[in-house]
Amino acid sequence: MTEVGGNRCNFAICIYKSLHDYYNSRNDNFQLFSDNAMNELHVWDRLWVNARLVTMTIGHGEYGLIESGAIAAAGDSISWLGSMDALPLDVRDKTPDIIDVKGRCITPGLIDCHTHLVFGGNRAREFELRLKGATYEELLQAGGGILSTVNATRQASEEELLAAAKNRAEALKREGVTTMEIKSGYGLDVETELKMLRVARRLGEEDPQLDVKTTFLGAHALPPEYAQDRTAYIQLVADEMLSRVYVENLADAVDGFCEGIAFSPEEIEQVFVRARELGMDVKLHADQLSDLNGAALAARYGALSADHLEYTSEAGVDALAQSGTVAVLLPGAFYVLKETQKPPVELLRRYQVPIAIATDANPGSSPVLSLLLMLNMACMIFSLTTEEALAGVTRNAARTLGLLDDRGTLEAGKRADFVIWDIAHPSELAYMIGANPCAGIVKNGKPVAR
Ligand code: DI6
Ligand code: FE
Repeated sequence: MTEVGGNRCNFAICIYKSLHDYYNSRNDNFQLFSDNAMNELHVWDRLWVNARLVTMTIGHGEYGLIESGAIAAAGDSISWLGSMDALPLDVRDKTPDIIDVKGRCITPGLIDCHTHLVFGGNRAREFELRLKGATYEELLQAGGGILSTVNATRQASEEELLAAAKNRAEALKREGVTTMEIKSGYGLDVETELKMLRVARRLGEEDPQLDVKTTFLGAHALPPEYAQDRTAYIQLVADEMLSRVYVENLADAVDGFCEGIAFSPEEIEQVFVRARELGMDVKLHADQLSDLNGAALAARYGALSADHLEYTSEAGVDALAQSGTVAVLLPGAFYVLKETQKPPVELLRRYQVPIAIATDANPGSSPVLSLLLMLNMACMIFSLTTEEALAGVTRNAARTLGLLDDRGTLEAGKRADFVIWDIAHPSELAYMIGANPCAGIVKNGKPVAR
């Protein structure tokens, strides 16, 4: 029988019992706690029973599943979990709030580890043009694509951007997302890049149900004012922009778009060198439309993740494995751009590179606000197993954000972020399209939705 984190709990029970025995053994006049008062002393704040616990821990069988389990929270942490048989009954009886989930599945809170959720306007009219045959690259080269979103984002106020991003975040949250990453990259000037990052930070700070990690993506596209001077733009990104972002503590990581239509590996390196000098984590949009050895570049700088990877070679996969960089696959962008070259999933498996899955939510290549749909597409299009897909939005997604010690699996001591699903087996999450079986969300130990 799998039992995770029993020790900490037993220790707590031990203390409780000895206090109880000690005070009750004393003469009445000295009895500090009555039995009533002792009953109010509880070890756990809340307990969910009769759950299928999809722990996603490694080495505990498929999905780390505990078929008939219970999970307890104290404060904002998981204080105990294990099989119902192993529930310490005296502690259970003193838990003020016990919730029977009636056989439903509980997974870690979902993590969308690659989004561009803050932006102005939308690109539905470009979608029409692409349906008529215009390519993504042609639109960008004609000043549209990313650059049309840059215009709209520069014009939008901070409040407008926040309201629009909140709306989009709601859609992701309804499907159990409790943590997400948000990139800048539609400002491409100092003020607008900072504005985007402030909005992303506020989104997390103002929402008790959501944690947001922010990423500075100044090297996303060349803005029109620098069309004749790429060198000067990269210098602006690596010097002034990055310094301001760092000093104002607006980003948790630094990203770049390494691509023929964006920046060369040498240009990205200038930004990475500076980021590493500042002690900031890096990640990279790598090998999405062509193989520029982006994966190897990301690995060389110890990147947390390399994202997209459709064109990554075996040498690139090997490099990711060596550096412990997570491969983030983005089936939404692959689908919307009607790509045909798939990421090297078999090689990623063979080299044991952890795989994460994300929406890449953005107005151009991935207008996607459903992480559950990405699970299905990761299985159907990229041939992941349902378990790999779920690990991609929990355990491995947490790793791309440097948060694996704190979340991404159900384990005692980790943050009590989890989702209760109206399903009997975790494979259902990737299997159904358009169903949202989310039946409850717990954030920091407290039920926050449904
Ligand atoms: N790759 C992407 O998929 C997004 N950015 C990037 O570097 C697309 C951004 C957009 O089209 O607006
Ligand atoms: Fe992206």
